[in-house]
Order: sequence, then C-alpha cells, then structure tokens
Amino acid sequence: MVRDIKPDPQPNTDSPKPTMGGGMPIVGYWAEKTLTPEGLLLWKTLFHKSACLSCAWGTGGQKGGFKNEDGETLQRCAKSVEAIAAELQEPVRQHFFAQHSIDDLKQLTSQEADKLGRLSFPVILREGKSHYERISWSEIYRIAEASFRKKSERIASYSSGRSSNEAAYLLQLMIRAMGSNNLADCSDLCHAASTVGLKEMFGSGTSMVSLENLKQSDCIVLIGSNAPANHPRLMNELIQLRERGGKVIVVNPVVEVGLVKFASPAYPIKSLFTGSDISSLYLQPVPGSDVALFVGIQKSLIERGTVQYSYLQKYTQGWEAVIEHAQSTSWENIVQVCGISRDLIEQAAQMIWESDKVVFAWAMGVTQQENGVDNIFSIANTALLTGNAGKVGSGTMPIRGHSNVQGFGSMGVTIRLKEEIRVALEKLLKRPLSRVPGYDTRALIEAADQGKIDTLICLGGNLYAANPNLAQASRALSQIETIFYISTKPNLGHFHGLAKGNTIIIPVYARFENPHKTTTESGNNFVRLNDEGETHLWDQDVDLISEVEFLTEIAHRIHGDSPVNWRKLQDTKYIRQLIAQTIPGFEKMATIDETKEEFTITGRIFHKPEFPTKSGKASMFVTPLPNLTLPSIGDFDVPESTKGVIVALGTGRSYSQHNTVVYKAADKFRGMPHRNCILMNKSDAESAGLSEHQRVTVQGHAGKMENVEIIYGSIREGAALMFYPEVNAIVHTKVDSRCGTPAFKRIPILVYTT
Ligand SMILES: Nc1nc2c(c(=O)[nH]1)N[C@H]1C(S)=C(S)[C@@H](COP(=O)(O)OP(=O)(O)OC[C@H]3O[C@@H](n4cnc5c(=O)[nH]c(N)nc54)[C@H](O)[C@@H]3O)O[C@H]1N2
Ligand SMILES: Nc1nc2c(c(=O)[nH]1)N[C@H]1C(S)=C(S)[C@@H](COP(=O)(O)OP(=O)(O)OC[C@H]3O[C@@H](n4cnc5c(=O)[nH]c(N)nc54)[C@H](O)[C@@H]3O)O[C@H]1N2
Ligand code: SF4
Ligand SMILES: [Mo]
Repeated sequence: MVRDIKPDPQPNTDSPKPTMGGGMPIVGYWAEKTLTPEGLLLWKTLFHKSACLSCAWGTGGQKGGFKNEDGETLQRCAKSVEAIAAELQEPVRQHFFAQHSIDDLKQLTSQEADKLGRLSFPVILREGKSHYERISWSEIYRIAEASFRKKSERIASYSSGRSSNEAAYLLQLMIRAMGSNNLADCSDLCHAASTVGLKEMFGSGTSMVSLENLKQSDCIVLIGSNAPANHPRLMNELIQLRERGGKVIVVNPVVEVGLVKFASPAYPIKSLFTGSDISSLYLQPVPGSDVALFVGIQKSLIERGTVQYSYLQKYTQGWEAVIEHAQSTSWENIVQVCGISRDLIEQAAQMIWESDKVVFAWAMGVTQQENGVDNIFSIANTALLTGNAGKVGSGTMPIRGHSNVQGFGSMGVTIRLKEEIRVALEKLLKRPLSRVPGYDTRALIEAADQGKIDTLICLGGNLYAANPNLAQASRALSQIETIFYISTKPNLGHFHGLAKGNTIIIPVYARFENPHKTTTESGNNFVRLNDEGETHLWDQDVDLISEVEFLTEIAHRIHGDSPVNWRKLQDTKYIRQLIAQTIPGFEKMATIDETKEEFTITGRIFHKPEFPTKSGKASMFVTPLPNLTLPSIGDFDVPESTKGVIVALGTGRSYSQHNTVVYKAADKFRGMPHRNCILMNKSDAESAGLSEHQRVTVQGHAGKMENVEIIYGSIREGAALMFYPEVNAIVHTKVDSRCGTPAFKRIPILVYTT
C-alpha cells in the first residue's frame, strides 16, 4: 500500500520528549567523564594541542583553552570527550583473543566490540583458523611484501578520515606507485556528491565559507543535517546568528529537537536552562525531494522579481536554462513532490531574498540520495540566483563528516585525482601514473564480490559495517586474499570482514599519541598542526606503531629507496615538504614545522564571485525533479495479504554513536530508548493498524529485522528513521552514479506484524 502524502506534515504530540537539545544532559556527561579517576587523563588529552578526533568542524586543542580557528575558547563539545574517552580505554589483552574464537567475537554488538578496549599488539587470523593470534612484525612485513606484489589492479585501499594528512598522503603515494588507483574512501559514502557537484559548478569541491565568514552571515539554510548531535559547535554559530537578528531555515523531514531549541554549554549562564531558539522556519520535505523544494524557492524568487540578473550575467553560465526550468515546472508538481505547501516555500524564499548574506549548509540528508549531485546543484543554483556565492558572509558550505575526511581528499586519496596533482606526482615518482580508473567504495565491494581483489589495506574505518547489505559486504571481503586493518580499536569489521587468507590487524596510535607531529584539515579548510604526544598504553605487552611508520616500511620494501626515500619520510616533516610541493593550496606546509603557523588553504574561500573554473564563471545546471514512488507490498518477499505500511527509511546516527561505533544505545533526544527502534509518524503506523511501542518486523530488500519497537516522532508522514550500522543488515541502496554515494536516506521498507 502506498499512502498519499499531504503537504505540510502534522506534528505528533503524544509521547513526552525533551523540548530542547544540549542543556543539562550534556553538562552531566562532561561531569560523569571528567570527574572520575580517569578524568585526569581525559583533561590532559583535552588540553593536548591536536585537532578533535570526532567531527570535521575541526576544533583544536590548545594549551590554555579549547580554541577554534578564530581563537574563541570553550570550543570542545561532549562528542569530543566521548571520542577521547573511547581511545583512553585499557588495552585488549592477549589472552582475550586466545579465549574467544571468531565465532564468539561475531556475536558482539558494535558497542561491545568498542568496549573491548584499545588494540595494542598486532594480530592475525590465519586461513582456516578459529582465533586471532599475536604476530611478529617481521612476519607481517613478509606477508605484506608478498601481497603488495600482486597485479596492481588487484590491490586496493579503503580509508576513513580519522588519520593524518601525512598518513593519507603516504597511502595514496604508495598505492599509486604500485600502479593502482583503487583508493576507496569513506567520503564515497558521505560527501562525494558535494565534492563532485561543487567542483563542476565552482571548480572547487569544498566549502567556500570560512568560520570567520559564517560569523557575518545573516541567514543560514541548514539542509539535511543533525548538527546538535553531529557538529555541536556549529550550534554556537546558529545561536550567535539568531542573537544578531539573523534567520535559520531548517530543511529536514524529522523535527530534530536541537534544531528548534538548543542550550549550549558554551553559554551556561545565558541559555543553559532556557535554551536558545534555532529555527526561524522548519520545513519537512518528503525524503529525497529537496530538489523540488529548491526549484520551488527559485520559482518564487523569479515570480517576485528578486533574482540577481546582473550577477548571473556577469559571474555565471547556464543560468537561463535554470530559470526556464523553474518557470516551466508547475507549483502543483513542486508541492506534490516535496510535500511542502506553496505558502511555506514562499516564506523560505522571502527570508532568503530579504537577507543580505546567506549561507547554504548541508549534510547527509541531501548527499546520501540517488540524486545527491542534483541536490547540490539545486542548492547552489539557489545561492547563485540570489548572488550568495563569492561574497563575504555567504556561500555554499558542505558540513563535512570525519575529523580529517576533507584532508584525505586534498591529499589525493580519491578516485578523482585532480590533474595538477597527477602531474606533480608523476614528476615526483618519475613515471606516469596508471590511467585505469580506480574503485570507489561501492565499486570496491562489487569488485571484491567478483573475486577481482587480492590485497586490501584499510587505513582506519569499518568498511564492512559502513556499507549497505552486510551479507554482501562480508561475502565480498571473504573473496580477498589478504586484508590489513590499521586500527585503534576493535570493530565489527575485524570480526565479520574477514579475508579468504590472512586478516591482519595493525594497532596504531591515536592522533594525540603519535610520536611525531601531524596535520589535519577541517571542513572549513583550516589546517591544524598536531603536536607529538604519548600513549597511556604502557607495559611489556603493548606494541603499537604509527600509521606513518607502518606505511613507509611497506612502501620501502616494495619500492626501494628511489625516487622516493620512504624511510626518510618517517620524519613527518619531509612528508609535509612533499605535500607542499605537490598539493595545490598547501604551500605553507613547507615551513609549518618552523613557523607553527596553522592556515586556511589558499584558493578555497571565495570573497569575490570569481571561480577557479575554465571560464572563471560558476556553471549552473538544470535539476530535474525526482520521481519518488515507493514499491508495493508485492515487491517485498512477503505474502500479498500482509498488513503493513511501506515508508521511505532514512538511516543515520543516534545521539551517542560515531558512525559504525555505538557508544550508548539510547537516543534520548529522539525518545528512542534502544537501537532496535523505528521512528515513525503516528498516522503511518495507524494506517496499518499498528501502535506506538508495538514490536514489528521491518523488511528491506536485503533482509528483515524482527522485534523492532515503533516510536512515534515528529517525522514527516511517509518517512521513518533507523540507526546504522545495525540497519545495514537489511537494506539495499540505490547509488547516485555520478558520485557513487548510496541513497542511505531514502530506502523503501515494509513495516508489518505477522
Ligand atoms: N557525534 C557524532 N558526530 C559525527 C558523526 C557521528 O556519527 N557521531 N559522524 C560524522 C560523519 S562521518 C558525518 S558524515 C556527519 C553526519 O552528520 P549528519 O549528516 O548530520 O548525520 P545523519 O545522522 O546522517 O543525519 C542527517 C540528517 O538528515 C536528515 N534527512 C534524512 N533524509 C533527508 C532528506 O531527504 N532531506 C533532508 N533535507 N534531510 C534529510 C535526517 O533527519 C538527519 O537529521 O557527522 C560527523 N559527526
Ligand atoms: N546506513 C548508513 N550507512 C552509512 C551511513 C549512513 O548514514 N547510513 N553513513 C556513511 C558515512 S557518512 C560514513 S563517513 C561511513 C563511516 O565509515 P568508516 O569511516 O569506515 O567507519 P567508522 O565507524 O568511522 O570507523 C571506525 C573505526 O576507525 C578506527 N579508528 C578510529 N580512529 C583511528 C585513527 O586515528 N587511526 C586509525 N587507523 N583508525 C582509527 C577505529 O578502529 C574505529 O573502530 O559510514 C557510512 N555508512
Ligand atoms: S564540534 Fe566537532 S570538532 Fe568541535 S569539539 Fe565537537 S566533535 Fe570536536
Ligand atoms: Mo561521513
């Protein structure tokens, strides 16, 4: 049964839920963590001069305060504490692996796996064996030498934006020197749509807004982001913007309570108990329909005569077709697709047009869609129609994920290598790079599934659990001969993502423990210099290695000393010099060891509407409205008589998790008490005779989850929300073929009881 969706969702008011985000629960969390005996170590780490481990907002630790790049203090959130506390755990002991077979370990949940502690010595699961066992470094390198000498197209890497720029740079240089371009990265599952879309439009794939600029904006359109949980310091910017009279337009099918009202611990006296208003206007589109909403906003701007035609003529190309598309798309069509009334769309358009400097910011709600790149085009088209790109205080701002995910892209860990970097790397390596296109993350899983990969090296992350269809991910990885996981802590991937031959786990230092300096790049294009540190793991059993040392040693053994002297690069200063030499915008890296000057990457922040495209103008693209039908019951593997409701499932993060790693089961802000919940609109549940707290079956195209508890929430009719990584067991996603990103935010599922 496919239900009609009425414009403008009806709020659910039944269950008592928190009335604001942030507030005392966050302060309580700080107190719980920092006032314990281990609290001292936590404080010490918080004061260590290194970028926060958690999100890409990129807050840095500095002696004397927790400062952002504008020098503002008190800029560390509870998520930072959560991430540090996890790395400060005790080590997993040798007898643990001896006592627990891989079948036992497979029973662990994500949270239990993380709670095992820090990985502190290398282990191997040999072919056909039932237990991980300790392995010597000499044997690891012997295995590495044999496995990285396989045919270059059959060698691949996957990475997660947790590590440093230096490790990222080495990884791509080593893999490319081997003749492979198979550099899959977590950003393929994340912001690839932003990178691809923005690059085509503006010639630069990152945010064009600096933190300093954001502070001058008077309107922020926040699209598909749950910033109170995932980028908490961004909330301070929203609070400040509202206080200076600015507007916040939120676009999200779910009413996230912290986007309505937020009490920031950074302003305890001002707002901790009462909270600050965040959204001026809250729009709840049908999942996956953002293009229709933005075409509607464009239509309204055109009809009111508020389009900046002189700006378009001077600084853009392709604008005529975009205008014509908005004009010729009917209001009925727009309203029907996005489910938001014309009146609300016009209110949003008016707020945008009445504001001087508008920032359009977004996260996974729009990138993880089958039309992710179109979403970016439609948002940026709206920015251009109103002259809001290339002007201080305005612009387009993807809110990036992992703390150094953007740095990985800059360092060349991508299948879409910039031409100027390719040329520079060829000069450095004194040979042409392979022109065989590399596998992105989804393509890597498909290739592995077809037996096309022999050797995989994973620099951080959890390739297994980050992917949809976990049975496929596991099967694909089991076709690979040898897998190296370079990790700080155990995760589901180490137990379910096993190679056919050897699976080896390399334990590494966390960012604040590395014996050398490193750098990272925030989502706002700011490069931080992280000091050397030391680990709390300290006894005869502990045998950690730095990512840089491990990668350089493999590269040395495979490639020798020339033309790159890999072992010399164990002093990271020399990697920074190579980065400065080969990566555009990073010239200041050459002297950062002496100057200690952290910097904004050149060529990324636009204060004038001159863009690094061939013509110097921004390109605009027509964005077709998506066709958002849902399947019928017959498309699921259930009897036709099954009574249930089909909804568009958005999968994402609970309040207390970092990606595939769960810290706490409950999401108190959404009123979801455990992981096996589905957030639904009351009317959807009732349409199938279901009620709140009832246990149901949720069926996706890759499997089903039983005993799932229904929680009513302020979520648009026709939409539902569940948490990954668990839900990845049952979902099969479409992919935007232009960027490879799975449509994690619009997955048809059937909710029913038997
Ligand atoms: N604490 C913490 N911080 C994190 C992370 C973490 O796991 N934990 N992960 C990091 C990473 S890698 C990333 S990528 C980011 C993720 O940060 P977010 O993108 O904020 O996280 P998500 O949970 O994926 O949810 C995004 C929002 O999209 C909304 N949404 C769903 N469908 C649609 C739609 O069709 N349209 C619109 N407009 N909105 C929609 C959802 O309701 C949700 O509020 O956070 C980073 N920071
Ligand atoms: N259904 C669904 N699936 C999704 C998403 C979704 O919204 N819905 N979101 C997608 C997104 S946006 C992303 S980014 C991916 C995330 O995918 P990944 O980045 O692959 O996964 P993480 O869970 O962040 O990786 C956690 C592991 O990283 C390791 N680690 C932590 N710090 C370090 C370090 O300093 N060095 C090293 N070497 N290892 C370290 C630890 O061992 C930890 O267990 O998931 C994607 N999958
Ligand atoms: S906002 Fe992000 S970078 Fe800043 S302290 Fe919080 S988790 Fe860390
Ligand atoms: Mo991400």
